[in-house]
Amino acid sequence: MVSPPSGFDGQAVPVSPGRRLLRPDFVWGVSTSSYQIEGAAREDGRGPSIWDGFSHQPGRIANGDTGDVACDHYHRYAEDIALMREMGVGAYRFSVAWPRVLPEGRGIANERGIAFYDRLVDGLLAAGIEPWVCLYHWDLPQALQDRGGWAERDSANWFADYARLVASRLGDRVKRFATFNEPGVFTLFGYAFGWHPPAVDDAAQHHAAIHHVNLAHGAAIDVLRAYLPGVSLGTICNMQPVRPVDPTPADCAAAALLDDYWNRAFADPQIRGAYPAVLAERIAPFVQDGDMERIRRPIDWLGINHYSPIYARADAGSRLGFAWSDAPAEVPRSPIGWQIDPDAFRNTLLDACDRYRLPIYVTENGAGAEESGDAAGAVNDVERIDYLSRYLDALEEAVLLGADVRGYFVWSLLDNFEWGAGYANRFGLVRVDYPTQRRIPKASARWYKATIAAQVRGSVP
Ligand code: IFM
Repeated sequence: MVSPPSGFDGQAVPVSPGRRLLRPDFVWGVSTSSYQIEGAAREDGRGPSIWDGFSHQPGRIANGDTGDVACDHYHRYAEDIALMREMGVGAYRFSVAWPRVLPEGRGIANERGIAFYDRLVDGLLAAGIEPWVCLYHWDLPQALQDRGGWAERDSANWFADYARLVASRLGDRVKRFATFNEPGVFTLFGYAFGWHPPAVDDAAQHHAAIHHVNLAHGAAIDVLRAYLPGVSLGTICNMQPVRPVDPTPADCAAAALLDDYWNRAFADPQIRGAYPAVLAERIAPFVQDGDMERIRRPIDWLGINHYSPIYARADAGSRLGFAWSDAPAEVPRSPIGWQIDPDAFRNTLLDACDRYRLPIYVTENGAGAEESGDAAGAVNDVERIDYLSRYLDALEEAVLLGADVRGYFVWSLLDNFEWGAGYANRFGLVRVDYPTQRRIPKASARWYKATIAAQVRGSVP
């Protein structure tokens, strides 16, 4: 029996949740991902993922952190569901760890791993929280990387088989599925910048991986449609305006190229049926007859993950023709250096509605900080509340201007393993005290609860 979460009652709500009413069925949620929170990396038959090996390589992750234990959500999921219920969220987006349900990536399913997701889904439904399942949030089984990973064309078939397994086991209860989370990030960071596994910088592998992830998306959509008629299917893309660090022609050209790789390489072929021109040339060697039709399968919604604008600069030495750049020092920035620009969020939503003509769910938005708690572990995260509040205002403006936005998920429910930054960057509404695994709702959790409650009651002027 899980005790009720503490930290919500008897606390002042930090700011007034006085915002206008969005559509009555607007989805209010929180997001997480498997490797970032589950832990239990070697338990109950889970196989290794590419992130297990990578995080254990010296120098890859800040402070030598790994996802071995993370938030121990594998064992504490019931407590985490209780936190969500207390917060009043209507939906929880999580990802299935492919190597937990198929330790070798293909072949024999791991029943103990599947049983974890059964328990999680049942617990969510019992708490009145809709499960939104994302099939891939970056933790590819190592066994499949050993066969070539996403650079291997057969990866589309591996992914379709994995999607079939998840559909057959969870599809009786889960009604929302997404294929990939932020393919623009894991392909660029993994195949060009060396920040993520497989940490290669190879043009052929990079462009092949982009195309094969798109093929895998289309193949999985076909499988999910065939097995689960009536479920609601989407894709989740990072979408953030790309700006030149200086307004020189060279930096502007660099920004346009990064825009293709970051914002368009997946949504364009998946929804509009074509790669942007420069990418189409670079990817052409990997495209076979019929591929573009295989990729462009009808989907029901587009998930957008947005945090801030990003920056590019020219780099003649880069095979891609651009380099990543930090946001200029003079722009308003979050504690971890990401630009704060709610107008960019509003415009991103409007542009995406216009370009892709699909209902939109904001599947991630949030603010990172290197914060610590007070003596009792409490965190008065006024900067995060200010960020979220201003970004929700921008979302509302987009809706008033005609954008079809139907939901919003905060990243993240919990502080968690923030990839290369390890546990130093915290994005949670709920603080995790890692040595004890104690969960401590931050002021922003109370703010989000009040915001949702006001919306659901319809009591906002
Ligand atoms: O933690 C990540 C998440 O895995 C993908 N989107 C951005 C988040 C914050 O960096």
